[in-house]
Amino acid sequence: MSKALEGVRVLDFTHVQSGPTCTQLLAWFGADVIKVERPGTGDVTRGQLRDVPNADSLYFTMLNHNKRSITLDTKNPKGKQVLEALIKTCDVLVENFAPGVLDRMGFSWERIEALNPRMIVASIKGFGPGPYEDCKVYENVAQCAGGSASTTGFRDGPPLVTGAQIGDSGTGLHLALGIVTALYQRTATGRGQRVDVAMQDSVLNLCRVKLRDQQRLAHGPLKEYPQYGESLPFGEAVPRAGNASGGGQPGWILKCKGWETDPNAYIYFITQAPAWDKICNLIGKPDWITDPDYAKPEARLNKLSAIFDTIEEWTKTKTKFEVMALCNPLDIPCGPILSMKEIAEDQSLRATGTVVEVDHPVRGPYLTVGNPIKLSASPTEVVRSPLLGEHTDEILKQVLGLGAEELAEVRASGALEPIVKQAAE
Ligand code: CAO
Repeated sequence: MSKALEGVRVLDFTHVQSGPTCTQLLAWFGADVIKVERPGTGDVTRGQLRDVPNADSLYFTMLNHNKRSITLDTKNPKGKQVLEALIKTCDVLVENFAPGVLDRMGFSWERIEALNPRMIVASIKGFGPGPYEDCKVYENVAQCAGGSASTTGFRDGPPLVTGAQIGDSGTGLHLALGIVTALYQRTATGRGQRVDVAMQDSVLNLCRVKLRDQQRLAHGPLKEYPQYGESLPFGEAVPRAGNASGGGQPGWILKCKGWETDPNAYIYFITQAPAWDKICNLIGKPDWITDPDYAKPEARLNKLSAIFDTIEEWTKTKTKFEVMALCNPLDIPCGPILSMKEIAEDQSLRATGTVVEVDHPVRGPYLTVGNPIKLSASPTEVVRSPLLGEHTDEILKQVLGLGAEELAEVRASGALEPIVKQAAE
């Protein structure tokens, strides 16, 4: 079966996490992704958080499937010529260098556009234009600056970052959508364009409901936040909401059987209004169905904590899976707190290709997250990440059509030689 992005060639200048998540998605959809890496070291994550000596780390392998790797010193004059040739033959250039790096390399947007007017240049930076535009940024910086940290955690605790990589992988997802949209527009205009995504903006986009709540604050307390029920005043900014639901249906994380020893024996329980009668019957509180203090959602808002405490007395008598089994047939929305161990062993996630076992010539088999986006006419086959420079010759010959003599010239130029680290680096 053909792939959705077959025929699209991507010059992948990404590193660490944010950019690589984007180009991995494009590769999964069938694009030919050529990852350009520094000779000698490559993407810094190859050697970070290593678990197997001398093998590419899981950090790298899990973000760089289905790509080809070419090593090239793009500061070497011959290396620049090779890069120019690659720019002329590719459809998309993706990069998440620090601000100004691509320009310093000699490849400004104007230059790239002159070399290839059809080229789409997609960039991730930490911040958009403004006071922080020159800053280097990692995941948690974006979570903090994008409004996530100030709204995550418990009211009486400090701001919290979340384990979900919304700054990096979240931005990569946004960029991928920008790229395919630009490719679509190119079919009509014949021209490329720039696609810029700032990590702060992506995080804020994912925190949209919190900006909603910031504005609701001007009209009164946020009644679905726990502090409303506790009669505590709201300040000027959206507070941390603990485990409260971000929507109109109150929810909370409740203990289940075994919570004393199992840190994940919990369930997220939502008291969706249409399921209220069933919840009351299930937990042995049928009187709440007609009691005016409990019957209507509005009446319950000032006592949500006490209501969840009561439901918890019931969930504590069951495992999280037993709660699921009892609630699901009654259409009571709830979700078990699954550990990464449980997810890794989940056979249904394996069956759908969301969790995949991949073999690697150096490290052996490992688990990864497959493509979460399933296209019926473009199925994803997860292929292991490339070794550093594994496809250098292949790309120079096949993509650029270099003959033996030209190949020898590139080699002699030193453009493929390991870059010696500068003292300042
Ligand atoms: N050949 C020669 N030089 C190369 C090269 C190649 N193939 N690939 C990269 N380089 C050079 C660059 O030209 C740059 O050199 P100069 O600074 O002299 O111009 C240098 O490598 C380092 O690039 P960098 O500044 O992007 O890398 P860093 O490790 O210092 O910073 C990061 C990393 C992530 C903080 C920064 O790239 C960044 O802010 N990126 C944008 C935001 C982002 O994506 N952050 C998320 C990262 S995932 O958590």
